[in-house]
Amino acid sequence: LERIPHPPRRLPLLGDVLGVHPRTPVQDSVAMAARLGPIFRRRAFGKEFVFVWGAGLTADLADESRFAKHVGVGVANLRPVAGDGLFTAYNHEPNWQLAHDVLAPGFSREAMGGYHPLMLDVARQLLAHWDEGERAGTAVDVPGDMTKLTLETIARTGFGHDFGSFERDRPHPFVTAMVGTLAFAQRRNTVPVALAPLLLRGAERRNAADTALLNSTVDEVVAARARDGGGQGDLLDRMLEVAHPATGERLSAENIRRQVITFLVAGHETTSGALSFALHYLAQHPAVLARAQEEVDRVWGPTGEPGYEQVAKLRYVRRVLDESLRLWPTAPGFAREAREDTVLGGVHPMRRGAWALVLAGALHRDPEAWGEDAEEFDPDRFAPQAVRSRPAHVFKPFGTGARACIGRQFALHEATLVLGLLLRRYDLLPEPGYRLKVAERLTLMPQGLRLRLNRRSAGT
Ligand code: MNH
Repeated sequence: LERIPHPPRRLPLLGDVLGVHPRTPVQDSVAMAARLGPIFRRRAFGKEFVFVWGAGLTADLADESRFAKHVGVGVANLRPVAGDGLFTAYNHEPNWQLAHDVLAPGFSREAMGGYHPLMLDVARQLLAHWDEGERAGTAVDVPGDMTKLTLETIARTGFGHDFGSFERDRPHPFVTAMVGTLAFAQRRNTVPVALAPLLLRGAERRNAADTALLNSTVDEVVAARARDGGGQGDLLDRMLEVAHPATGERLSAENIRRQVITFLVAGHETTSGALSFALHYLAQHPAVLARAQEEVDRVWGPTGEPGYEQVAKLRYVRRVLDESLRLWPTAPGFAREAREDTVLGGVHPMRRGAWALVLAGALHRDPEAWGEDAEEFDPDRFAPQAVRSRPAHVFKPFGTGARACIGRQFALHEATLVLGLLLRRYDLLPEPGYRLKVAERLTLMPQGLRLRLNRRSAGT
């Protein structure tokens, strides 16, 4: 440990206070990474974190035979809300394998094809809402509207539930409560353990109320399914009805509650951020916007609804998304722990259970992997030839290994579909003087991003 660099100034209680702001721990760490090298330590507020972002060390941590997911930092703070749901389950908890095996077929190609018409319905609601903004000549609230879209999408495709987000002026109370629990989970990392009871008393109370609201919302969704009967073949049906193919075991009622919260939260917040960053970059890069619009017009044609198979054909739009997730991985990192005593990268000894955080935002800007222009937005980095010429494990927005994102294809399909529809219909214009500012609440989100729209004559 002593060999791992850390920032110069250390104070007994607060740790490395220089360059630390409670609201931007991820961006501060990424800035620190460039100065401190591919592995570094930060002591903040009574806890020590080891960060890894070098391509070689990250590839080593991706070795599933020696390392596994570590449930710690932000993820562990969500345990009171998400319990042993898929995202927050410890590797040794039997409910992880059970739920993974029961729910994985809910993300097959076939299942995705079934979600496609519902995704289109929700996207049409967004278009209707943006048409109003376009006609009125007002700028649209990008993160706000993307969050409405992605919440409705996971709620309807997964659970047959409609939050009515587009009919509301203010976010649904479920969203407010969810944002509250995420922000609280992040804040708990930035408060010294000894002072937590004092500093967080009010916040603890609010968090308990938020958690209760999440629970009661979910219980109502499950009760509605019990009243109306299943047959949708969606995620909720799988949770309630499908037994494990080998053991015949089923998910318990309490575990289903945890899974529904997990999917409603994990299934929308990060996708909303990814869409928002992509729209920001499209508006800032007229040549990229024009090329993406040309692709949609050519591949989909100027009118008509895109079918399921037509979405993956938007190769350039997909590169725009990948490039946005490279610069701003909306799930900014993931933690890995040693399965047994081992030596990371042949240099750093790790005891069994010792862990490190992979800092995706820094990994994705490593000049050695991405070139000297790594800070620039350039979707052509994801052209097949360019991808082939890069080492493995340098692009990790969805984590790694057995505990990588189960919703990856879902998110990419949804986001590509929505971007295609928006690009076919509108020109995107930035608000003069907007400078990207990124808000952190475990996930990353552009703050205050608004865009002006012009209906294109060509597209519908
Ligand atoms: Mn998702 C795990 C990023 C969309 C459901 N997700 C992860 C992890 C990352 C991640 C990173 C691994 C975290 C870790 O190792 O601790 N997820 C994303 C991003 C997007 C995303 C960047 C969108 C863009 N995720 C989605 C969607 C769903 C979803 C959509 C559901 C429909 N994610 C999950 C679940 C897990 C997960 C569930 C936990 C999987 C497991 O551990 O078995």
